Amino acid sequence: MKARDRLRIAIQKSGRLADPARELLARIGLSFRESRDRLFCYGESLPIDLLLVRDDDIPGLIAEGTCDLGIVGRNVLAEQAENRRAAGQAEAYRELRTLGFGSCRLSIAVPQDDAGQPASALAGKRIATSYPGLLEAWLRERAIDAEVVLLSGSVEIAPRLGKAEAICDLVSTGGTLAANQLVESEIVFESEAVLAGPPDGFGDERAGLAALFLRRLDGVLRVRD
Ligand code: PRT
Ligand code: ZN
Repeated sequence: MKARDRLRIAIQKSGRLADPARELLARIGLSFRESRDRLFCYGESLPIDLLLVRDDDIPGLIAEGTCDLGIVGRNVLAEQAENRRAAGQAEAYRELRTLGFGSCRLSIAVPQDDAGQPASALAGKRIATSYPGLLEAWLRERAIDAEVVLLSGSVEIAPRLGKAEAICDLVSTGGTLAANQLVESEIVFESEAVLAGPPDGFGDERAGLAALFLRRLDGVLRVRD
């Protein structure tokens, strides 16, 4: 790849992680000039630029080298890593730091009438999710033979629509589950926002910049603890 002397960080354009990610970068001392389309922000205080994207695109942008670092939910990173593994692809990114915001869990939830049953009772059932990789790995580890139904959104209404007997979705307060008369039964994966980067370091000037960025980040994270 062509040597680059600026570091590029991908963050969510809008959504739950967008504001906390921008605040964290500001606290590290980074300032940016936004482009008119608001997709690219040019780093003014340091040669570190931002790309504002959908969170799902961040692991792929790091894998292909378009971005050097990314702030993304561990759930998104791990789901895509699982899918890459299943497809026989090499590891393409790694979690470098946990950032202390965006915490949630990927949980299985069942209708209230089925609450209190053991995980083995999921056998033979359909579980709707947007996280098939993480759910299948969890089921495999426990030798539970359930059918995974892939839904891209509104997973919580799948049982009422007769599409599944259980769901596996992100939970933070639990309000969405309660509103849909569902009860959390198993935690599949614990998540929070993380800084992701390539599995190996950088071969050019970005190595020094990445080290500087991590040093400043660690300082900010330490103060927060
Ligand atoms: O547009 P883009 O693709 O970038 O955004 P998105 O809609 O895919 O993501 P977004 O902004 O909703 O979430 C980004 C990240 O925030 C997720 O990948 C998680 O790492 C983290 N996060 C933390 C959450 C939640 N908490 C969360 N509660 N992501 C989603 N939820 C949803 C959940 O799916 C469910 O619908 O909130 C609902 C449940 O919340 P409670 O509080 O009712 O339990
Ligand atoms: Zn998304």
